Amino acid sequence: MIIRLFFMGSRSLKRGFLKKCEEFGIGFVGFAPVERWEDPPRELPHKFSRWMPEEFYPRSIYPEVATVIVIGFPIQLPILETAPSIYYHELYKTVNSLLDLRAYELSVFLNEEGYPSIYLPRDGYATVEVLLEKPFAFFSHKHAAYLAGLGSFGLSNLLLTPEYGPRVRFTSIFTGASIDPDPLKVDDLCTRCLRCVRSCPVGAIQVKGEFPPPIDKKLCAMRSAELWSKHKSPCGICIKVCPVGEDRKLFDRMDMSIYDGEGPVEYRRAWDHVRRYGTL
Ligand code: B12
Ligand code: SF4
Ligand code: SF4
Repeated sequence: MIIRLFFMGSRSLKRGFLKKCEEFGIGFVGFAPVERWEDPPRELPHKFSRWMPEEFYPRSIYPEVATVIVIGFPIQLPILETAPSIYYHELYKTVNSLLDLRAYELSVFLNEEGYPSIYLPRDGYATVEVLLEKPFAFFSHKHAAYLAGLGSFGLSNLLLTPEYGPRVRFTSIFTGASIDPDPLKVDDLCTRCLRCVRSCPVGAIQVKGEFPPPIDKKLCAMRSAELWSKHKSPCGICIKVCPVGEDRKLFDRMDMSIYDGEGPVEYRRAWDHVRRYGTL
């Protein structure tokens, strides 16, 4: 392996990195300077009621980091609609593997360009049982995606993107290179429709004035554990029912009543069919 001893400038490094992402078919890429964790936005697109403790900042995890690069892959809505099912379970695993693999490869690409860089796993916990004891991972990708300009938070406590709403999974790369940052998204994408709140089967999303509302991680993790024991985790209902995202137009899913037991019977037949097979 050759590690270059001359460095590309910030602009050409960004161009080279984006080209690599294009080759890998990565649709979501954002660049956030680490200072944004230390001085989180107070106004746009909304003020956070609570920010994370300093030990979760990039520099606390890798002191050499100058830029956090976030990548993301979409979740295809018609597959998510079958959840809980083996189909969504498999899609979740596929996207997770891709995120880990691509982030690792991209960090090696940066190393070969002469910049110390490391990838992060897309999740960072061993099992759902561990989460019941210790509900946090060591780094938050949705906050990283927010600070890298990829979207805004919703009442579901998830990051909403203009393209796929909350139906995007993310991971991050820490690099020592200082790369031109992307601007934050200034639009507040959440419509406050409360669909995520009302549809949660265990009432884990509690809107009590804080933004984003702190969800009851234990209730949500317990549902995930139950579905896991039947091989059909994760739950994902809150991301299924969110009306935000251009993907709704692509898949012709603008009519939200299809999730209220109305709409074409073909959909319900298809979802029931998939749910009947491959899991307990
Ligand atoms: C643990 C975890 C869970 C747990 C707990 C849920 C939760 N909301 O944290 C369970 C299993 C229940 C879960 C469920 C889901 N998850 Co999840 N989950 C994670 C994971 C692995 C870590 C989150 C974390 O701990 N971050 C670190 C802490 C610091 O962040 P935080 O909890 O948000 O902290 C805030 C507050 O708690 C506050 N705070 C206030 N006081 C204190 C005190 C302390 C000590 C701390 C630490 C923080 C804190 O500070 C922070 C700023 O507001 C991330 C992957 C990752 N590593 O980022 C995915 C992730 C958040 N999950 C994701 C998804 C999609 C889901 C599900 C939809 C399931 C699914 N895949 O279908 C549901 C949605 C639930 C929901 N509405 O939030 C995506 C979100 C993508 C997006 N577009 O936003 C992520 C980013 C995975 C990924 N790689 O893409 N998840
Ligand atoms: S993943 Fe399911 S249980 Fe968890 S908050 Fe979303 S709808 Fe509720
Ligand atoms: S479902 Fe509605 S309230 Fe929930 S995050 Fe999406 S737009 Fe916001």
